Amino acid sequence: MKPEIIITARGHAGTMATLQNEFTAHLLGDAPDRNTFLKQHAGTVRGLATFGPMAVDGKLMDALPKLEIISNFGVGVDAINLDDAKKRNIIVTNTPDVLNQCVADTALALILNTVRKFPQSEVYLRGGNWASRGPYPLTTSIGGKILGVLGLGRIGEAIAARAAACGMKIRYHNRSPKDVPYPYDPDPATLARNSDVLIVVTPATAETSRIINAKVLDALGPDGYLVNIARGSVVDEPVLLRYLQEKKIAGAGLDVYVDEPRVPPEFFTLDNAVLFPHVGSATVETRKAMGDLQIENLRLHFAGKPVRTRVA
Ligand code: 8YV
Repeated sequence: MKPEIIITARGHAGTMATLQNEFTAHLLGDAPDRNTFLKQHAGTVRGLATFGPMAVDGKLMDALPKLEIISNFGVGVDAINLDDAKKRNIIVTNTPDVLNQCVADTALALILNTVRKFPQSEVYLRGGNWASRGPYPLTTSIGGKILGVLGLGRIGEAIAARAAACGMKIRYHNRSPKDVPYPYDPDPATLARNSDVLIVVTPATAETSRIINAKVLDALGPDGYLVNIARGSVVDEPVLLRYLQEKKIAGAGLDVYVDEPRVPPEFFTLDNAVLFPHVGSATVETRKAMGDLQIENLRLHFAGKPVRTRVA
């Protein structure tokens, strides 16, 4: 008998196909009535394969009393209530490490595009302005500038290595200092004050909710740039929008937003914002690796073996 699982939403096609082949899989995202669906499978489902932002909390866990494991597609598990899982002895896994380099590439692209305004310069060219109005205005170099990394974890370190290779100086803030060759700042505002570009790479938790607020943006100042590659919830988005409109910071590069895929349209007309549609890990190779790890965690668990990447 194949173990029974629920897939929360339609995700990476290759991974979906393997999940539906290796397990008896039921797709919650397509269920016309959620409660009827959960009642139907309550007695038999032992695993949850989670994709995207759908909340996974104690209420859902209690609706599946046989649930043993929640295997997330993604390193960020902010949609899953880890405390509720712990209380119910439900294992939670994610997909770290396989996406570090890919997300770090995206972060470097956002830093370069935000500071050098490459997307804006391309729009300028495509609009026929180069011939009619002359060269695109000069921007500023990233070499020699200070990159402040808020959340120097595995992805943060990959970003720091890339930025250092581009001649940037690195500083960071974490909950506690770590053994790295970069100066440590005691809080986000101090890091912002000491940085030209502040990049956010923290998990989204209650502690990091709106950690980028007016105080931090004031410290970053009118010549400073913000880049967010973490989650929309770590930035006070309405405040950021206002600071960009009032040019109280020099610019921002965003890959994540509070209410994805809905992005406040006010951002669209800003000349000092670069907007990516959450493509941090969006390559064929990386998404396959993430799916393979999500599946491997389920396989190992149902084989009675320790999972590869446990979060809780
Ligand atoms: C995922 C991400 O693509 O890993 C994460 O936490 O944000 C992305 O890599 C996203 O979670 C898709 O579900």
